[in-house]
Amino acid sequence: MPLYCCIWLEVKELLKAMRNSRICIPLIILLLLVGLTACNKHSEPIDDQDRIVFGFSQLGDESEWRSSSSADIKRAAEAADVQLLFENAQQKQSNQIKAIRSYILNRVDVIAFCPIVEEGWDNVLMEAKAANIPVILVDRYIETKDKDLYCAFIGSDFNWEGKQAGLWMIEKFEDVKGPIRVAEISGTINSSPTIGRHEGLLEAFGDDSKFQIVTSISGDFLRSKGRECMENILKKTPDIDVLYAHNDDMAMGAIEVMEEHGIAPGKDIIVISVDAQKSGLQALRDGKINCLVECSPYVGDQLMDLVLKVANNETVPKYSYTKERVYTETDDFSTLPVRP
Ligand code: GZL
Repeated sequence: MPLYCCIWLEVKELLKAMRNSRICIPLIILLLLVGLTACNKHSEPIDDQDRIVFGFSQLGDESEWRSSSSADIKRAAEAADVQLLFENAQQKQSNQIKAIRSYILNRVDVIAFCPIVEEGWDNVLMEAKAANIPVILVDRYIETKDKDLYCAFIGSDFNWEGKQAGLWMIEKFEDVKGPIRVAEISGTINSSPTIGRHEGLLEAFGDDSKFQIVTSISGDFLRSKGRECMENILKKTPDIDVLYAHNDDMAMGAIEVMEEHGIAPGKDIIVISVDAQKSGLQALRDGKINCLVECSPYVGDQLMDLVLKVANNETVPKYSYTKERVYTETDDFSTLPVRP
């Protein structure tokens, strides 16, 4: 609301209050001060009325990938001179909803968040819409009937990632009769990367019954749970041929357990992972991971471009995807990316 109309509203209130002699002058002054503050484009803690204020809810700090994502967004916000309000939800959807509500109260210019799961966002996004604050989805998708609740998405195609893992397995085992027993350690249940990476794998396998997913357990993208899952797999479904982990952290946890049991990862059990962060790339170089599907967290600059355009009411593409590739055991390792 423009400042001049706020002042007029306050003056009107003031005149009304002065007509009512019972209200003392200090209260009238307080009314005026509160009103003027409330008219600011933003309330606290905005430090500069001219910079774009961007509220970002990060889902947690569960993996290398997430840490890289947060660092890149902070870097890009600074580079773009955008004032970033950043909240880490510690992997709780309720904390993300609280953060989004706080951004609405702060009347930020743009809100973005990485939805930890696909469901349960409509109410808070309707509140953002009612407050006329545009929302960008980062990294993960949401399930909603009203796709106008967000103005843009930027992130990966998880189905593509799962498909690449499946296609590589088909090529790797093309001379093997089968059945090929595959164990899957998946990510956070009901999150879009978990859904896409599983569905993409099945699509690649198609009707080929040679590949059998003998077990699929969620490791919640955590290294510690990747360990627990691998212990469970070795107990309940031994003699697997392939481990397909939905991220490097869980793959590394599983690899530790394999080695503790005298199993050679990448040889006795073929290992496929997703992300291609520092630990995954090193395991590929060490022959402990055979195929690494990249999922890039480095969307900071593209995100800031979206934020600035959306804040200035410019049209933006509804969906923007990161460029990704597949690294394998047959690559020239000197060409592999170096991660910070
Ligand atoms: C994928 C991202 C996933 C990563 C995990 O875009 O949401 O969450 O693959 C991270 O490492 O925890």
